[in-house]
Amino acid sequence: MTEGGIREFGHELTVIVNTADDIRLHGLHISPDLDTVMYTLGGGLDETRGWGRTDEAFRVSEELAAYSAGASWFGLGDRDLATHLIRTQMRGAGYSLTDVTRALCERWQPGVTLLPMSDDRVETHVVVERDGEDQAIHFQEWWIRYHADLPVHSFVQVGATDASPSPAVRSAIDAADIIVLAPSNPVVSIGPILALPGMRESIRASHAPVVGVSPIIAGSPLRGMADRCLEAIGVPSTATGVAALYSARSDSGLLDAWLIDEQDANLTAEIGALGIDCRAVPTVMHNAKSARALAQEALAGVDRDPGPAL
Ligand code: FO1
Repeated sequence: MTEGGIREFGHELTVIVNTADDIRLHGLHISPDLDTVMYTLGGGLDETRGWGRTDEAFRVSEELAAYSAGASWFGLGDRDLATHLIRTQMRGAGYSLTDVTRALCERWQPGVTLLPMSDDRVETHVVVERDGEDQAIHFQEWWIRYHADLPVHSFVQVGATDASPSPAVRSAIDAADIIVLAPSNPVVSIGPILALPGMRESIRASHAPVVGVSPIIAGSPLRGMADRCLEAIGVPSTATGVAALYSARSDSGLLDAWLIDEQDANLTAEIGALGIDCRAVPTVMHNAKSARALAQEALAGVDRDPGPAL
């Protein structure tokens, strides 16, 4: 997409973002996935790290460590801190996470509508085996401190059973012309969104076709550790394995179409046998041009007029 974002092409894009990565630390409410999407689309992301702000320093983090304040493994950037302070302040004043995200986006102008999946607190905790017993640790600690190296007994979305998709999310799904499952981690990013009570039903009830993009190419994710997460829940780290996890809409699942990378073209038939329209296309988004081409494939992937070319 060019600087004008997708709106320039007559499309409105709403991005529903996972909030189960959120962590409360030093009294702050930190929302990694919301911030990473907001900074990325708003031009503030440190692209090398893949999270947090450009031109960042960690002086406050160093001071907290000097006080042995705990969780020194979590990189709290000085500039990033402002976002957490605003979010925590607004939440404390009674604003919903949806309201907070809207306010933060006033500054960042991401060019899309950014929605937390829910205004209710949901946190992914990882049950690991340590010292011969099962212990639950916050996802961020497993991911950052232990580099996802601790063997996983299970992932638990704490709070999920009492949470629900926000009204804004439900409206966006109802109004959608097409729903795309982005090539994010199927277990700890897309998974918590789909695990919200009523979310799968809301997507299935939508008139919009559902197109997914495989996050696994030739058995591996492009970045992150989706393969380890899939292994932990007994799902093969393949484009087929993830398609089966989301499963076909015709089989009480979600997918109408599944885009896999050209490297996995040999899987097209077996995925088609799941009742999912599968196409092998270039799915690696090296730059805006390849991202636009993939978006066009997703829009075209459901035999409908995709509207003006992106
Ligand atoms: N990832 C790391 O690998 N190390 C960090 O210290 C770290 C800090 C951090 C702070 C704010 C934030 O928004 C993201 C941060 N991340 C860090 C990335 C984060 O763990 C991931 O973005 C997701 O939560 C995993 O999907």
